[in-house]
Amino acid sequence: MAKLKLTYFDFDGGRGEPARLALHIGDIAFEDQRIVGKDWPAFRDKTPFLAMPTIEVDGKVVSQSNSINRYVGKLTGLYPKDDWQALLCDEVMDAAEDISARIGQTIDLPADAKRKAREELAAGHIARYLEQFQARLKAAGGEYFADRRLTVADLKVFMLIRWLRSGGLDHIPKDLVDRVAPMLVQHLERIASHPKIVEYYKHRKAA
Ligand SMILES: N[C@@H](CCC(=O)N[C@@H](CS)C(=O)NCC(=O)O)C(=O)O
Repeated sequence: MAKLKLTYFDFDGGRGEPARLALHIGDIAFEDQRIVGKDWPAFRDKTPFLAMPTIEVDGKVVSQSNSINRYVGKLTGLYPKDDWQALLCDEVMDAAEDISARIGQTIDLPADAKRKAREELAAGHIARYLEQFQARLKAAGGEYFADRRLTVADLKVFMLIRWLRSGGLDHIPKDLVDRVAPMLVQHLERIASHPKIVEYYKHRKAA
């Protein structure tokens, strides 16, 4: 087995968290390197594309969250072997990434511009994507996004929905998901109650 080091910011969420969860669920040992905010400017230039997460595999560093998710998904059995199911899994992960990127572009805007951009996003792209995620979930059987079982797509959407409902995003109503796509709330609860995920966060809280 390759020696793995996953590097991301020091919080339990975001683009790096699905891979952390997948590796934990699959019982695959890895170094969980967490970069604190003050160290980021100096560390940034050490990453291939000036961003995290990255994964180091036997000393070689690779980036891009969904590429990492696919890789660890294959290592842990959380990525479909069937090409069609893999396509469904990828579509959902990349769509979730679209929304994270659009929200990311608003973070450093001045207050008024941020409000306008976020309100437009909430009513526009985010609402539309939530409806489509729900439709995809329904079409895939209602419980998981692909392969009728847990895959990295579920972990990616889990993180996004938890973020949208957290109340931590100014001008994006925290009940938006519940109103627009209630099945995604049930999905979040399903994933959050996976025994390995419960165990993971219990351990993180105690750490
Ligand atoms: N396309 C990249 C985007 C990575 C990205 O933007 N990461 C953010 C953290 S979630 C980051 O490193 N931000 C710090 C910065 O850009 O200075 C991916 O999916 O991994």
